[in-house]
Amino acid sequence: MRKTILAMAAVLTALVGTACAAEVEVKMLNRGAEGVMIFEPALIKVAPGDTVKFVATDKGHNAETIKGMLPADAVPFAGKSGEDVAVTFDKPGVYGVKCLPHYGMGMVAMVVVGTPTNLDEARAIPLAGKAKQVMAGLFDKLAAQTAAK
Ligand SMILES: [Cu+2]
Repeated sequence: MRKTILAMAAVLTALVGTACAAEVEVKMLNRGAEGVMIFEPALIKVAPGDTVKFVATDKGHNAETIKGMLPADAVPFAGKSGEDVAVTFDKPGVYGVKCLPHYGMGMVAMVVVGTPTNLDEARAIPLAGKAKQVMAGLFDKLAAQTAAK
């Protein structure tokens, strides 16, 4: 009996260990440190298995994948307007995220999960206007961080 309990304890410890993936919070804001209608932070780097929680700090925003701007084997997601959405990222790569109502105002973010396997493909996705400009800044920031290592 005691052996069984010890074995169960070991299994539980192992389970808790694997469930220890990080959760990162990203605020959806009308106004943040770097401007209006933004995700803060806009460049999010996580490990595979981590969760990013897009928090509806201000209402009227959502978070969803930009079409085609995600690893080939990853599943797109779309959060509802004004609601928090938690997304667990299992597949390594670059994910483009947008707020549908404010895409035109450049409300986009980038989630990099582990190794940015699809970096070139993600860069090749055509974006419009302010979103293109903001995303280009995020690619530059990512490149600068990678170069600094
Ligand atoms: Cu928005």
